[in-house]
Amino acid sequence: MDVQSLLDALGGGRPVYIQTHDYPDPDAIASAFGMQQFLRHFGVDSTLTYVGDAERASLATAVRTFGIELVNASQLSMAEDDPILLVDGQKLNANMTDLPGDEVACIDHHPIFKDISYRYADIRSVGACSSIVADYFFRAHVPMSADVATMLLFGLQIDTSYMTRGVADLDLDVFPRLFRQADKTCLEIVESRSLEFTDLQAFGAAINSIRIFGRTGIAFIPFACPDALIAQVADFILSLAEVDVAIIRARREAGLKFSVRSVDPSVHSGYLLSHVMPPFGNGGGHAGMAGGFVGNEGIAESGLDLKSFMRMLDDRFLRYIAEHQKEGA
Ligand SMILES: [Mn+2]
Repeated sequence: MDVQSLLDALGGGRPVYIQTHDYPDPDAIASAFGMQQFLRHFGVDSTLTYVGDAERASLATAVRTFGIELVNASQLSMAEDDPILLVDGQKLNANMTDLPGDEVACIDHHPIFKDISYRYADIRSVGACSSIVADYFFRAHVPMSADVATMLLFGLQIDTSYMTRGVADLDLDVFPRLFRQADKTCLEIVESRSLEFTDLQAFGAAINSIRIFGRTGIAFIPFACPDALIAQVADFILSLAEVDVAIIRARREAGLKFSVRSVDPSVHSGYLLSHVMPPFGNGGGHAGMAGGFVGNEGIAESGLDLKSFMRMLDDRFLRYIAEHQKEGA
């Protein structure tokens, strides 16, 4: 990380946009909120923006508690040369809508699937983007408010499933410092409200549809629900003692959304999805957690109805998993 290069890349003091991935989760919002305060220290004003919705109860509580100002991209009139700093995602990712402005900088913790040249890039393979943002404050000795510390800690804990998933040295280094500075009462409020009443329908659908093959659990949610909720359902299925790999498929208007979790070291969730999804759709992510999507065109191209299509993909998932488990054993 180099603060001066970042500031130069962003246009040397002009206002910037900080864009999270679509349907932002706690880590995405924490990273954007943190970078906003960080840049403000150097006299740079910023607007936090995103595509999709950020209305989930858990996030809404956090956004309200810390007074985070998020502007839906549909409300903005962005010019083509307006500088954008991307956080918690990368340009041309399926979940990063290409807004009119100029993506000059990127701070992220996801694997690189498409090589993009930014004026400034800081992409590290760590558990949470929040950890990278915390590192900026600590290394540059920029004062961090309790609100930012609490939000970054929240992001770090959610993305690493409470320090059990994809944890790297940096996550361990920043954790105690964030913890000491965070407001524990606010953190408790934000973390305890992770579900809404209507979310229970998604859990119910997953519980009713789950099938277990070896140590892989596959479930289906037949109605549209936000990515963050699908992720929570995937974590829930993974919490079963019988399951090492959880695969959730969720129907939405435009196609099928996939969320995968793995605690089996021989099964990398991101590789699994990037292997199984094409040519119908795409997917990728971390070893422990990943996401994918197949549009309706992809399903139609297969010549199969939805049910047969899902069964065909399930076979591909299970074959890939069996092969890798054999190699890993
Ligand atoms: Mn993240």
